Amino acid sequence: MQVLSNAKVATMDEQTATSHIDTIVVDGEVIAWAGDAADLPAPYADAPRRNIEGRLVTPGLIDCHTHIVYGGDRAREFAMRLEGASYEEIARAGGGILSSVRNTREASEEELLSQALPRVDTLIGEGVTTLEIKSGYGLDIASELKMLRVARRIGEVRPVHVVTTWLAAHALPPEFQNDRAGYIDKVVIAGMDQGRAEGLIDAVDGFCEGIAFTVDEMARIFDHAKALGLPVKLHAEQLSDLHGAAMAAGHGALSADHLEYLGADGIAAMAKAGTIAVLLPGAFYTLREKQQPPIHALRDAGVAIALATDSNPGTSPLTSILLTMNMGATLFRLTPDECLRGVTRNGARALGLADRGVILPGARADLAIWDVRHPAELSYRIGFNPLHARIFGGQYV
Ligand code: DI6
Ligand code: FE
Repeated sequence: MQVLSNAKVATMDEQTATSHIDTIVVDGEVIAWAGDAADLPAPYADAPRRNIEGRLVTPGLIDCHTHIVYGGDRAREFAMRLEGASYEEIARAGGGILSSVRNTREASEEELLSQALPRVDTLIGEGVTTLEIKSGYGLDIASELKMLRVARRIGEVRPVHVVTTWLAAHALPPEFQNDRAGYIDKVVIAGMDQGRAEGLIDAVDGFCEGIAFTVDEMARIFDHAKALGLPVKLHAEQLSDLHGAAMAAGHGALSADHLEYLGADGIAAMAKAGTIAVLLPGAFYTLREKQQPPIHALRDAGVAIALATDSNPGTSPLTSILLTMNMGATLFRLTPDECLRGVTRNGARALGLADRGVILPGARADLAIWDVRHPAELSYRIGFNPLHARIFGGQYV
């Protein structure tokens, strides 16, 4: 047990946000108590203390949307886009996701792990304690499951909690170009059964877009996920409005992600279902997208907003959760409090995790200690990491 004293605590909880909280009691892997030192319960009076010296303490940060496991890179396509090719043109010419598929299929588990760890370490170095990792660059059962095994190993070899997502419905592989239904049956659904049986899948996702899967195809995949008891989420309305978010919310989705082209039907359905809006400014920035997500309408409808890196080799080669927060503010005009809530409490909700993202009794003792005096500094600075220390499961790491 340890008493963290003389801290400036941002609980990220609505009820306690304005309370004076300068003391946190950590007992094992959980938070036992948080409040004003003057109110410290007697049983904790003699526990070992650590003076936080007035630093800001937040919940450990949560990156709720990444494709951080993949083979190779897409720097050449980056150059092609700078010479005028569009993301969709490159994808339709067999590049884009399929380029990463070739590299990922060829790579061993060890190679994928060694390529992903430097990216994961960068996020951990910025205070991330929970990380979502998707499949989606294998597009055959063996390769998709290989990706999720690597994701699980990342959580074993690093002090970070990994949540995995089945994203076989990311793109149609070359061998199924003329057999969409066959791919969905023989790979997306059959592989979901196998991955679920092996304990490799925590949620199911899909790319609902003109260059990927239709709303009806995703609805069928989600029906199967629900039959397996798996929660769902969706890449929706990124490049056009196919009304994917409305379908996902109708399936009780944890989140709908991207949302640049989200319309009133999707917003209403998300508000009704409690589906989290996960905004991905790294992809918006990289693609130089002009269409902004409907931030004001989401706020007015009471849809909770999360932020994530969408770390992937094509549209968001980004491994900074702090820069993601700055982009959320600068590009999407989110307030600093919305940005911090987006990578703590709302990031946890986008993953269906109720035991983290806030500093409250019973929550996981995942904390980030910052050399700043005000939370706004975390989304204000560009390319500066003020992390002082990270506590994961009650341990300084
Ligand atoms: N939308 C995206 O921006 C990423 N996946 C998706 O569904 C792109 C992934 C890539 O280009 O490799
Ligand atoms: Fe993504």
